[in-house]
Amino acid sequence: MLRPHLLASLGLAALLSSQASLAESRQLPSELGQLQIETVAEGLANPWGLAFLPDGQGYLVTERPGRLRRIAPDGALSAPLGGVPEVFAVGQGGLLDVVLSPDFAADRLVYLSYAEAGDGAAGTAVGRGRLSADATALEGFEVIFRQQPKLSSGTHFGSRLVFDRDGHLFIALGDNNQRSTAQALDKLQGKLVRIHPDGRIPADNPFVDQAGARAEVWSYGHRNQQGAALNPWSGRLWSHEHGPRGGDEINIPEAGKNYGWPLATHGINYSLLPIPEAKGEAVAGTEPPHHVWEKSPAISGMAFYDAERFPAWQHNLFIGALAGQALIRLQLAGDKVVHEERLLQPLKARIRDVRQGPDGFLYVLTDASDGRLLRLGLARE
Ligand SMILES: [Ca+2]
Repeated sequence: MLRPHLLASLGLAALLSSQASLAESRQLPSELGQLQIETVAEGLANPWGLAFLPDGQGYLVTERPGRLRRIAPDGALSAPLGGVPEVFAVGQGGLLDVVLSPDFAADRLVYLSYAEAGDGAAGTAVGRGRLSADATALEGFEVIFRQQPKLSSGTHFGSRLVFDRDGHLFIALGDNNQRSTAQALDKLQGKLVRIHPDGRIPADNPFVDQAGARAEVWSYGHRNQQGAALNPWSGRLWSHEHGPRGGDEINIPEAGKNYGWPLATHGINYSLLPIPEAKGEAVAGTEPPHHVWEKSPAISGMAFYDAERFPAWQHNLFIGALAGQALIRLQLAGDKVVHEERLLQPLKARIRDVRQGPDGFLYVLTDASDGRLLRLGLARE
Protein backbone atom coordinates (compact mmCIF):
# COMPACT_ATOMS: atom_id res chain seq x y z
CA MET A 1 0.00 0.00 0.00
CA LEU A 2 1.11 3.54 -0.71
CA ARG A 3 1.48 5.75 2.34
CA PRO A 4 -0.64 8.89 2.65
CA HIS A 5 2.29 11.29 2.23
CA LEU A 6 3.26 9.49 -0.97
CA LEU A 7 -0.30 9.72 -2.25
CA ALA A 8 -0.20 13.45 -1.65
CA SER A 9 3.12 13.82 -3.42
CA LEU A 10 1.70 12.03 -6.45
CA GLY A 11 -1.26 14.38 -6.55
CA LEU A 12 -3.66 11.53 -5.97
CA ALA A 13 -5.52 13.23 -3.20
CA ALA A 14 -6.50 15.91 -5.70
CA LEU A 15 -7.46 13.26 -8.21
CA LEU A 16 -9.74 11.55 -5.72
CA SER A 17 -11.36 14.66 -4.33
CA SER A 18 -11.80 16.96 -7.31
CA GLN A 19 -14.00 16.22 -10.31
CA ALA A 20 -12.35 19.03 -12.22
CA SER A 21 -8.99 17.39 -11.95
CA LEU A 22 -10.28 14.20 -13.55
CA ALA A 23 -9.85 15.64 -17.02
CA GLU A 24 -6.16 16.10 -16.37
CA SER A 25 -3.58 13.48 -17.04
CA ARG A 26 -2.28 11.68 -13.97
CA GLN A 27 0.54 9.25 -13.49
CA LEU A 28 0.98 6.25 -11.24
CA PRO A 29 4.09 4.13 -10.90
CA SER A 30 3.98 0.64 -12.39
CA GLU A 31 6.53 -2.11 -12.91
CA LEU A 32 6.86 -1.29 -16.62
CA GLY A 33 7.03 2.49 -16.30
CA GLN A 34 4.94 5.49 -15.32
CA LEU A 35 1.29 4.70 -16.05
CA GLN A 36 -0.41 7.71 -17.64
CA ILE A 37 -4.15 7.98 -16.98
CA GLU A 38 -6.51 10.33 -18.80
CA THR A 39 -10.26 10.61 -18.37
CA VAL A 40 -11.91 10.57 -21.80
CA ALA A 41 -15.49 10.78 -20.51
CA GLU A 42 -17.38 10.72 -17.24
CA GLY A 43 -20.99 10.70 -16.12
CA LEU A 44 -21.67 7.23 -17.52
CA ALA A 45 -24.26 5.14 -15.65
CA ASN A 46 -22.63 1.79 -14.90
CA PRO A 47 -20.91 1.50 -18.30
CA TRP A 48 -20.47 -2.15 -19.32
CA GLY A 49 -19.11 -2.59 -22.84
CA LEU A 50 -16.94 -0.48 -25.17
CA ALA A 51 -16.40 -0.50 -28.93
CA PHE A 52 -14.29 1.79 -31.14
CA LEU A 53 -15.88 3.39 -34.17
CA PRO A 54 -13.56 3.59 -37.18
CA ASP A 55 -12.01 6.73 -38.64
CA GLY A 56 -11.77 8.59 -35.35
CA GLN A 57 -15.56 8.76 -34.89
CA GLY A 58 -15.25 8.01 -31.20
CA TYR A 59 -16.66 5.22 -29.11
CA LEU A 60 -19.84 3.28 -28.46
CA VAL A 61 -20.52 2.45 -24.83
CA THR A 62 -23.35 0.55 -23.17
CA GLU A 63 -24.83 1.70 -19.88
CA ARG A 64 -26.31 -1.16 -17.88
CA PRO A 65 -29.67 0.58 -17.21
CA GLY A 66 -30.35 0.19 -20.95
CA ARG A 67 -28.74 3.00 -22.90
CA LEU A 68 -26.24 2.92 -25.76
CA ARG A 69 -24.27 6.15 -26.21
CA ARG A 70 -21.67 7.46 -28.58
CA ILE A 71 -18.75 9.27 -27.03
CA ALA A 72 -17.15 11.81 -29.35
CA PRO A 73 -13.34 11.90 -29.53
CA ASP A 74 -13.44 14.99 -27.28
CA GLY A 75 -15.40 13.06 -24.64
CA ALA A 76 -18.84 14.56 -25.29
CA LEU A 77 -21.67 12.09 -24.58
CA SER A 78 -24.44 11.72 -27.13
CA ALA A 79 -28.08 11.31 -26.24
CA PRO A 80 -29.07 7.64 -25.90
CA LEU A 81 -29.20 6.01 -29.33
CA GLY A 82 -32.62 4.98 -30.62
CA GLY A 83 -33.56 1.47 -31.70
CA VAL A 84 -32.01 -0.30 -28.69
CA PRO A 85 -34.13 -3.15 -27.26
CA GLU A 86 -35.87 -2.96 -23.90
CA VAL A 87 -33.69 -4.61 -21.28
CA PHE A 88 -34.25 -6.31 -17.91
CA ALA A 89 -32.35 -3.81 -15.77
CA VAL A 90 -32.45 -5.67 -12.46
CA GLY A 91 -29.44 -6.69 -10.39
CA GLN A 92 -26.64 -7.68 -12.76
CA GLY A 93 -29.03 -7.47 -15.71
CA GLY A 94 -29.35 -4.74 -18.29
CA LEU A 95 -27.55 -3.70 -21.45
CA LEU A 96 -24.23 -5.54 -21.44
CA ASP A 97 -21.69 -6.03 -24.22
CA VAL A 98 -21.27 -4.24 -27.55
CA VAL A 99 -19.14 -5.22 -30.56
CA LEU A 100 -18.97 -4.04 -34.14
CA SER A 101 -19.38 -6.40 -37.07
CA PRO A 102 -16.05 -7.55 -38.56
CA ASP A 103 -17.42 -5.99 -41.80
CA PHE A 104 -18.60 -2.80 -40.10
CA ALA A 105 -17.18 -0.56 -42.82
CA ALA A 106 -19.59 -2.21 -45.26
CA ASP A 107 -22.57 -3.31 -43.14
CA ARG A 108 -22.49 -0.87 -40.14
CA LEU A 109 -23.88 -3.65 -37.89
CA VAL A 110 -23.60 -3.29 -34.11
CA TYR A 111 -24.12 -6.37 -31.89
CA LEU A 112 -25.46 -6.06 -28.35
CA SER A 113 -25.90 -8.55 -25.51
CA TYR A 114 -28.45 -7.82 -22.82
CA ALA A 115 -30.74 -9.29 -20.20
CA GLU A 116 -34.23 -9.87 -21.59
CA ALA A 117 -37.40 -10.51 -19.58
CA GLY A 118 -39.86 -13.28 -20.40
CA ASP A 119 -41.78 -16.20 -18.89
CA GLY A 120 -41.62 -14.57 -15.46
CA ALA A 121 -37.82 -14.50 -15.38
CA ALA A 122 -34.96 -13.23 -17.54
CA GLY A 123 -32.13 -14.51 -19.70
CA THR A 124 -29.35 -13.22 -21.90
CA ALA A 125 -30.18 -12.26 -25.48
CA VAL A 126 -28.08 -11.03 -28.40
CA GLY A 127 -29.17 -8.94 -31.35
CA ARG A 128 -27.87 -6.62 -34.01
CA GLY A 129 -28.88 -3.40 -35.72
CA ARG A 130 -27.43 -1.06 -38.33
CA LEU A 131 -25.87 2.16 -37.03
CA SER A 132 -27.63 5.04 -38.77
CA ALA A 133 -25.55 7.34 -40.96
CA ASP A 134 -25.71 10.08 -38.31
CA ALA A 135 -24.89 7.55 -35.55
CA THR A 136 -28.00 8.43 -33.53
CA ALA A 137 -29.84 5.08 -33.74
CA LEU A 138 -29.66 1.38 -34.48
CA GLU A 139 -31.92 0.56 -37.41
CA GLY A 140 -33.73 -2.74 -37.93
CA PHE A 141 -32.61 -4.32 -34.66
CA GLU A 142 -33.14 -8.11 -34.76
CA VAL A 143 -32.59 -10.74 -32.07
CA ILE A 144 -30.21 -13.51 -33.21
CA PHE A 145 -29.88 -15.48 -29.96
CA ARG A 146 -31.90 -16.13 -26.82
CA GLN A 147 -30.68 -18.03 -23.76
CA GLN A 148 -33.41 -20.61 -23.13
CA PRO A 149 -35.17 -21.30 -20.87
CA LYS A 150 -35.23 -17.96 -19.01
CA LEU A 151 -34.20 -18.67 -15.41
CA SER A 152 -32.59 -15.56 -13.93
CA SER A 153 -34.12 -13.30 -11.31
CA GLY A 154 -31.26 -10.81 -11.74
CA THR A 155 -27.91 -12.59 -11.56
CA HIS A 156 -25.31 -14.35 -13.76
CA PHE A 157 -26.19 -13.18 -17.28
CA GLY A 158 -22.54 -13.13 -18.43
CA SER A 159 -21.84 -11.89 -21.11
CA ARG A 160 -19.29 -11.06 -23.77
CA LEU A 161 -19.37 -11.18 -27.57
CA VAL A 162 -16.30 -12.07 -29.64
CA PHE A 163 -15.89 -12.75 -33.37
CA ASP A 164 -13.25 -15.28 -34.36
CA ARG A 165 -11.18 -15.04 -37.54
CA ASP A 166 -13.67 -17.18 -39.48
CA GLY A 167 -16.53 -14.82 -38.63
CA HIS A 168 -18.21 -17.01 -36.01
CA LEU A 169 -19.76 -15.14 -33.10
CA PHE A 170 -18.93 -16.51 -29.65
CA ILE A 171 -21.32 -15.63 -26.80
CA ALA A 172 -19.92 -16.13 -23.30
CA LEU A 173 -22.79 -16.71 -20.87
CA GLY A 174 -23.59 -17.20 -17.19
CA ASP A 175 -25.56 -19.87 -15.35
CA ASN A 176 -28.36 -17.51 -14.22
CA ASN A 177 -27.32 -18.55 -10.70
CA GLN A 178 -28.89 -21.98 -11.36
CA ARG A 179 -25.85 -24.17 -10.80
CA SER A 180 -27.02 -27.49 -12.19
CA THR A 181 -27.93 -25.97 -15.55
CA ALA A 182 -24.25 -25.48 -16.42
CA GLN A 183 -23.98 -29.28 -16.85
CA ALA A 184 -27.32 -29.66 -18.68
CA LEU A 185 -26.69 -29.70 -22.42
CA ASP A 186 -30.37 -29.05 -23.16
CA LYS A 187 -30.13 -25.61 -21.53
CA LEU A 188 -28.16 -22.53 -22.56
CA GLN A 189 -27.14 -21.47 -19.05
CA GLY A 190 -23.48 -21.81 -18.12
CA LYS A 191 -22.38 -22.24 -21.74
CA LEU A 192 -20.07 -20.74 -24.29
CA VAL A 193 -22.10 -20.56 -27.51
CA ARG A 194 -20.93 -20.31 -31.13
CA ILE A 195 -23.23 -19.10 -33.90
CA HIS A 196 -23.08 -17.41 -37.28
CA PRO A 197 -23.60 -13.62 -37.22
CA ASP A 198 -27.18 -14.03 -38.47
CA GLY A 199 -28.01 -16.52 -35.71
CA ARG A 200 -27.69 -19.73 -37.75
CA ILE A 201 -25.83 -22.59 -36.09
CA PRO A 202 -22.52 -23.74 -37.61
CA ALA A 203 -22.72 -27.29 -38.96
CA ASP A 204 -19.46 -28.20 -37.22
CA ASN A 205 -20.53 -27.22 -33.70
CA PRO A 206 -19.75 -30.09 -31.31
CA PHE A 207 -23.30 -31.07 -30.31
CA VAL A 208 -25.22 -30.59 -33.56
CA ASP A 209 -25.82 -34.34 -33.92
CA GLN A 210 -26.42 -35.11 -30.23
CA ALA A 211 -30.06 -35.70 -29.25
CA GLY A 212 -31.15 -33.62 -26.27
CA ALA A 213 -28.31 -31.14 -26.59
CA ARG A 214 -28.51 -27.53 -27.77
CA ALA A 215 -26.66 -27.19 -31.06
CA GLU A 216 -25.51 -23.66 -30.18
CA VAL A 217 -23.22 -24.98 -27.40
CA TRP A 218 -19.44 -24.80 -27.90
CA SER A 219 -18.38 -25.65 -24.31
CA TYR A 220 -20.14 -26.06 -20.96
CA GLY A 221 -19.67 -26.08 -17.21
CA HIS A 222 -19.12 -22.31 -16.98
CA ARG A 223 -20.36 -20.23 -14.05
CA ASN A 224 -20.54 -16.54 -15.02
CA GLN A 225 -18.37 -15.38 -17.89
CA GLN A 226 -17.85 -11.62 -18.06
CA GLY A 227 -14.65 -11.59 -20.08
CA ALA A 228 -13.65 -13.08 -23.43
CA ALA A 229 -11.19 -12.14 -26.15
CA LEU A 230 -9.44 -13.65 -29.13
CA ASN A 231 -5.78 -14.36 -28.48
CA PRO A 232 -4.08 -12.44 -31.31
CA TRP A 233 -1.07 -14.78 -31.43
CA SER A 234 -2.92 -18.12 -31.47
CA GLY A 235 -6.30 -17.04 -32.86
CA ARG A 236 -8.02 -18.98 -30.07
CA LEU A 237 -10.77 -17.68 -27.85
CA TRP A 238 -9.99 -17.18 -24.18
CA SER A 239 -12.74 -16.58 -21.63
CA HIS A 240 -12.83 -15.99 -17.93
CA GLU A 241 -15.49 -16.47 -15.31
CA HIS A 242 -16.40 -15.54 -11.78
CA GLY A 243 -15.96 -18.35 -9.32
CA PRO A 244 -18.15 -18.48 -6.21
CA ARG A 245 -16.24 -17.35 -3.10
CA GLY A 246 -12.80 -18.03 -4.57
CA GLY A 247 -11.99 -19.71 -7.85
CA ASP A 248 -12.20 -17.02 -10.53
CA GLU A 249 -10.66 -18.66 -13.57
CA ILE A 250 -9.42 -18.29 -17.15
CA ASN A 251 -10.18 -21.01 -19.68
CA ILE A 252 -9.22 -21.59 -23.31
CA PRO A 253 -12.43 -23.41 -24.20
CA GLU A 254 -12.25 -26.24 -26.70
CA ALA A 255 -15.18 -27.64 -28.64
CA GLY A 256 -17.44 -29.93 -26.63
CA LYS A 257 -15.42 -29.85 -23.41
CA ASN A 258 -16.68 -29.52 -19.85
CA TYR A 259 -15.14 -26.73 -17.75
CA GLY A 260 -16.41 -28.16 -14.52
CA TRP A 261 -18.91 -25.87 -12.81
CA PRO A 262 -20.41 -26.78 -10.36
CA LEU A 263 -18.76 -30.22 -10.07
CA ALA A 264 -15.21 -28.85 -10.02
CA THR A 265 -14.35 -25.51 -8.42
CA HIS A 266 -11.68 -23.85 -6.33
CA GLY A 267 -14.33 -21.84 -4.46
CA ILE A 268 -17.08 -22.20 -1.90
CA ASN A 269 -20.46 -20.50 -1.55
CA TYR A 270 -20.61 -16.89 -0.41
CA SER A 271 -22.68 -18.26 2.49
CA LEU A 272 -19.49 -20.16 3.47
CA LEU A 273 -21.41 -23.41 3.07
CA PRO A 274 -20.03 -26.04 0.68
CA ILE A 275 -21.49 -26.20 -2.82
CA PRO A 276 -23.68 -29.33 -2.79
CA GLU A 277 -22.65 -30.54 -6.26
CA ALA A 278 -18.94 -29.83 -5.85
CA LYS A 279 -16.67 -32.87 -5.77
CA GLY A 280 -13.35 -31.03 -5.52
CA GLU A 281 -10.93 -28.81 -7.38
CA ALA A 282 -10.07 -31.45 -9.99
CA VAL A 283 -12.76 -33.84 -11.21
CA ALA A 284 -12.34 -36.53 -13.88
CA GLY A 285 -13.99 -35.62 -17.16
CA THR A 286 -13.70 -31.89 -16.57
CA GLU A 287 -11.02 -29.48 -17.76
CA PRO A 288 -8.92 -27.73 -15.12
CA PRO A 289 -8.79 -23.94 -15.38
CA HIS A 290 -5.94 -22.51 -17.46
CA HIS A 291 -5.38 -20.03 -14.63
CA VAL A 292 -7.15 -19.64 -11.29
CA TRP A 293 -7.32 -17.09 -8.49
CA GLU A 294 -7.95 -18.74 -5.13
CA LYS A 295 -9.19 -15.37 -3.83
CA SER A 296 -11.68 -13.89 -6.30
CA PRO A 297 -10.85 -10.45 -7.74
CA ALA A 298 -14.33 -10.61 -9.42
CA ILE A 299 -13.09 -10.28 -12.99
CA SER A 300 -14.73 -8.53 -15.95
CA GLY A 301 -13.44 -7.54 -19.37
CA MET A 302 -10.34 -8.87 -21.12
CA ALA A 303 -7.81 -7.49 -23.61
CA PHE A 304 -4.64 -8.94 -25.08
CA TYR A 305 -2.05 -6.28 -25.87
CA ASP A 306 -0.36 -6.62 -29.27
CA ALA A 307 -0.04 -2.97 -30.37
CA GLU A 308 3.22 -1.26 -31.34
CA ARG A 309 2.73 1.85 -29.22
CA PHE A 310 3.90 0.47 -25.88
CA PRO A 311 6.35 -2.39 -26.52
CA ALA A 312 6.67 -3.07 -22.78
CA TRP A 313 3.04 -4.23 -22.75
CA GLN A 314 3.47 -6.65 -25.64
CA HIS A 315 2.32 -10.19 -24.84
CA ASN A 316 0.43 -9.12 -21.75
CA LEU A 317 -3.21 -9.80 -20.93
CA PHE A 318 -5.26 -7.15 -19.12
CA ILE A 319 -8.36 -8.00 -17.07
CA GLY A 320 -10.63 -5.75 -15.02
CA ALA A 321 -11.42 -6.46 -11.38
CA LEU A 322 -14.67 -5.29 -9.76
CA ALA A 323 -14.43 -6.17 -6.07
CA GLY A 324 -10.64 -6.23 -6.51
CA GLN A 325 -10.75 -2.60 -7.74
CA ALA A 326 -7.81 -2.96 -10.10
CA LEU A 327 -6.69 -3.53 -13.64
CA ILE A 328 -4.90 -6.86 -13.58
CA ARG A 329 -1.87 -7.24 -15.86
CA LEU A 330 -0.89 -10.82 -16.60
CA GLN A 331 2.46 -11.37 -18.28
CA LEU A 332 2.33 -14.31 -20.68
CA ALA A 333 5.03 -16.69 -21.91
CA GLY A 334 3.30 -18.39 -24.79
CA ASP A 335 -0.10 -19.13 -23.27
CA LYS A 336 1.26 -19.49 -19.75
CA VAL A 337 0.61 -16.81 -17.12
CA VAL A 338 3.98 -16.10 -15.51
CA HIS A 339 3.45 -12.89 -13.54
CA GLU A 340 0.65 -10.68 -12.19
CA GLU A 341 0.60 -6.97 -11.39
CA ARG A 342 -2.41 -4.98 -10.17
CA LEU A 343 -2.71 -1.51 -11.68
CA LEU A 344 -4.92 1.50 -10.80
CA GLN A 345 -5.53 0.39 -7.22
CA PRO A 346 -5.18 3.95 -5.81
CA LEU A 347 -8.22 4.95 -7.92
CA LYS A 348 -10.40 2.58 -5.84
CA ALA A 349 -12.52 1.97 -8.93
CA ARG A 350 -14.37 -1.16 -10.02
CA ILE A 351 -13.09 -2.00 -13.52
CA ARG A 352 -15.83 -3.40 -15.79
CA ASP A 353 -14.18 -3.52 -19.19
CA VAL A 354 -10.76 -3.15 -20.80
CA ARG A 355 -9.96 -2.92 -24.53
CA GLN A 356 -6.97 -2.15 -26.68
CA GLY A 357 -7.78 0.86 -28.82
CA PRO A 358 -6.86 1.19 -32.51
CA ASP A 359 -4.36 3.85 -31.35
CA GLY A 360 -2.52 1.37 -29.12
CA PHE A 361 -3.73 2.88 -25.84
CA LEU A 362 -5.67 0.77 -23.34
CA TYR A 363 -9.20 1.91 -22.55
CA VAL A 364 -10.97 1.06 -19.31
CA LEU A 365 -14.56 1.50 -18.10
CA THR A 366 -15.14 2.05 -14.39
CA ASP A 367 -18.33 0.58 -12.92
CA ALA A 368 -20.16 3.26 -10.94
CA SER A 369 -23.30 5.33 -11.22
CA ASP A 370 -20.90 8.07 -12.35
CA GLY A 371 -18.63 5.78 -14.35
CA ARG A 372 -15.73 6.87 -16.53
CA LEU A 373 -13.92 5.96 -19.71
CA LEU A 374 -10.18 6.10 -19.01
CA ARG A 375 -7.31 6.02 -21.49
CA LEU A 376 -4.08 4.43 -20.27
CA GLY A 377 -0.59 4.58 -21.63
CA LEU A 378 3.01 4.49 -20.48
CA ALA A 379 4.69 7.88 -20.16
CA ARG A 380 7.77 8.32 -22.32
CA GLU A 381 10.97 8.30 -20.32
CA1 LIG B 1 -13.91 -24.49 -14.19
